[in-house]
Amino acid sequence: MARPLTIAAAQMGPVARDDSRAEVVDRLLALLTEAASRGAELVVFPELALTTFFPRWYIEDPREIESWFEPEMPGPATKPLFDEARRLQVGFSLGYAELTTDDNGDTHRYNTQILVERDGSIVGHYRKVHIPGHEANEPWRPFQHAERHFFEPGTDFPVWRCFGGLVGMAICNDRRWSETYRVMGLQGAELILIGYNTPLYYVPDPQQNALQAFHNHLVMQAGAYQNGAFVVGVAKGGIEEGVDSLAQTVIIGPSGQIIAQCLTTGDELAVAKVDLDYTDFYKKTLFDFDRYRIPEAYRRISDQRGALPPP
Ligand code: CDT
Repeated sequence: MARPLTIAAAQMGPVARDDSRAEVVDRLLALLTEAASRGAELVVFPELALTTFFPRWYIEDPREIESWFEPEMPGPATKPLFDEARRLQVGFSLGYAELTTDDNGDTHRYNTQILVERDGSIVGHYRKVHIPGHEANEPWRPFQHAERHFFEPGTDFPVWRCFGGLVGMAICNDRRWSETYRVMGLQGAELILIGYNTPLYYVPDPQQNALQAFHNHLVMQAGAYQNGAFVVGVAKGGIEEGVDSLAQTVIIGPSGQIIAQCLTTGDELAVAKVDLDYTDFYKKTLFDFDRYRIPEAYRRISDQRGALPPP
């Protein structure tokens, strides 16, 4: 192996509304410790890993909203995770609700994932671009998916040189969109880390419920293959505050094949030792973008589409 990397996808089971950050961080520490004992150099935790998936409630009290967000990272509750990761020389990626204040003193709320190197330094911040669900309260629903009430969208899909390769991140709904992978693929991404919370009951169209697991793997396996990249998809699954969510955490290779998968809906690791050089088999053959992609043709097609009369 020329560029070996042992990756642990750290699936989480449910987090209750009343669970404290300290209780959750204890669970993350247990997963991190087990991952290190199995040789992991990078541990990937899910979306909004520090709390329950709070967008299932339409919360209006600004102070209550802020209580779900982290104004600093690491903060007092998360510092033990950073300290232990540095001690074990294990990097990690963590999803959480980020509260920031800009130079004008305005606050912003994002659904964020960070990438932390083995020395405990934060090398990358990614802010979720595709924010699903709804803006207003929809009381007729059995539960809300009010992400658009809580979060502003991010604006790009950067990749970072770390862990011996080029690494990007995406969050939950992003994984369903082909652009997510292609924007990173065009920057040479070799490893894409994705956390998710996916309710099995899709309120706007329950016909899709039975296809949730199929769609989850379909999009990530296609994204991996079409961009010659490894993809790690990590769930917070199980029945959380009465809402059943998809588990099926996976590590996928550039061939599109699943290399490792969780079996339960609770806290569990899927571990794989991969070789980042394996991406060459796809990036330098079928998906040699420089040789085979025709950006000019794509531009012309989208120009023509803009010129078409409305249906
Ligand atoms: N967290 C997240 O993005 N979940 C969405 C659910 C879509 S239903 C509003 C997902 O794509 O899995």
